[in-house]
Amino acid sequence: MAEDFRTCPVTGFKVHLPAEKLIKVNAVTAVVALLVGAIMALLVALTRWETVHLLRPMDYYKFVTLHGWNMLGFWIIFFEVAVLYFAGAVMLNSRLASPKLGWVAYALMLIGALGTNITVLTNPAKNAIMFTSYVPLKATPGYYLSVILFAVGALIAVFNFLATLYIARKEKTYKGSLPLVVFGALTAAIIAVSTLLFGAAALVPTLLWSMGIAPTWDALTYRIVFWAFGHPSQQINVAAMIAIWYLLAYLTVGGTTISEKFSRLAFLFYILFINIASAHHLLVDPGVSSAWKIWNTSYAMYLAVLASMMHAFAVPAAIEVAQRKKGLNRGLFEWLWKAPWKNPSFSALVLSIIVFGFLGGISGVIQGTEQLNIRFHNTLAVPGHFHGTVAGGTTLAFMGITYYVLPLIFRREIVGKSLAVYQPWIFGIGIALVSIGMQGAGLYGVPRRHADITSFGGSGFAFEYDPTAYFWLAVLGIGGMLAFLGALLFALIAVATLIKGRRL
Ligand SMILES: [Cu+2]
Repeated sequence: MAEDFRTCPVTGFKVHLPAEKLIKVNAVTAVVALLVGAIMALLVALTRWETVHLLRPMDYYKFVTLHGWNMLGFWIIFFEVAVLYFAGAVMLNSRLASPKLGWVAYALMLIGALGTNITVLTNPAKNAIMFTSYVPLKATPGYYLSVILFAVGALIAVFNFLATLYIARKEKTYKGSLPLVVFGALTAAIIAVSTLLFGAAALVPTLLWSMGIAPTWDALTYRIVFWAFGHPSQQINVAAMIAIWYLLAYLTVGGTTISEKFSRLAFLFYILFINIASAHHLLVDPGVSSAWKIWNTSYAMYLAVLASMMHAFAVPAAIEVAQRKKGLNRGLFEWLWKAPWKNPSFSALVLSIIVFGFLGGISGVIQGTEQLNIRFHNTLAVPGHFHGTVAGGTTLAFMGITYYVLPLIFRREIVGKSLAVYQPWIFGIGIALVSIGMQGAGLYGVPRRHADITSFGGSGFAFEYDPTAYFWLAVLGIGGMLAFLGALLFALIAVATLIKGRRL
């Protein structure tokens, strides 16, 4: 129906209004989850900073668990659903396959997200689990049910996106092959389907076990199945982030990849090889052989790394070529110095690439190698790695695209533009310090996830660290405060824009 569409005066896209509504509600929910996760992050970081040591152990473990869910789960996935609807419907000038199913998916995800937060906060001590919910630790059934509801909702949203691609093709709403950004979103969607099915395989039996219906899980088998869900779930985020890198390169400087084939091949590599990388989670497990571990993490892993390296060349190249076409040819780097640094989307893109590649990527390759892994296993260096990749890289990219979503989809002029210029820097530098502080402390043997790293709750295993470890923990604490400030500023700008921004 033609009356269900408007034409965007800036991009020329035909925007399906029911899709637009769903994009808005998913994006707003994502930002709320980011804010909740950021508050928990601050409490956790100030506990790990030994000088402050804020929370009591039980609260600390609950907040670590929920910080993980709200950031890696709810902030990123609600936002991704918005991205999928944007890529599938808006970018292809198509209608969304089923707005009704879109709302069902949203309701399930919302109930799941709320349920997860409530059950973890109210779980009695004997039912306390961490983000990985390794058996034989057993949460209350409500916890597993909440997580499953969220995942089912996300799966429905993904199928809605896939059906939208089918409709767009059948109704010929776009010319030629799928645009690269939509292709990247499709990559994320394909990985999401297999990931969510493995999630069901891990958590449905665990739910039945916690209800007393099914027998105990074998702990080793659970870990293998869980990581077929846990690792690729982060690869969905990476694929979505890179699709947004390409979109931001286009929106900020008009850059397009210099080789469609090269960029598409890199996305294909993700789909093919990403599950291999899950092996790095099993490197100290006795259930799989050393030969399997070495083959997967010292050889096969690089096929997935290669894909990220390809994108990491293609996106800056797209920016450089577009800038040079504008005549910015003096010296090697005039194209970079004269880039639109005042545009927060551009600085967010550049920071996302740097934090993801240099802090997240390099540490991931080092830590994920079988022979080196034992040096880092279960130390703070591990979260140091993923605070570079998905926490730093993905969040910065999503923040960057939000500065376009606000005027284009919400049709509001951004409030506090002069503050927005600094926002990605505050968050980016903060999260970089978090990552560096964690990696530094990890090198000195500081364990991850512990509320009390010196006396271990008076357990008789007291330990003296090299004093340098405490310096790195302070870096983590200060970085955490800065990153929190950046996230808070982002949420405030977004909310103020929604309420007070001039209508466009
Ligand atoms: Cu992993």
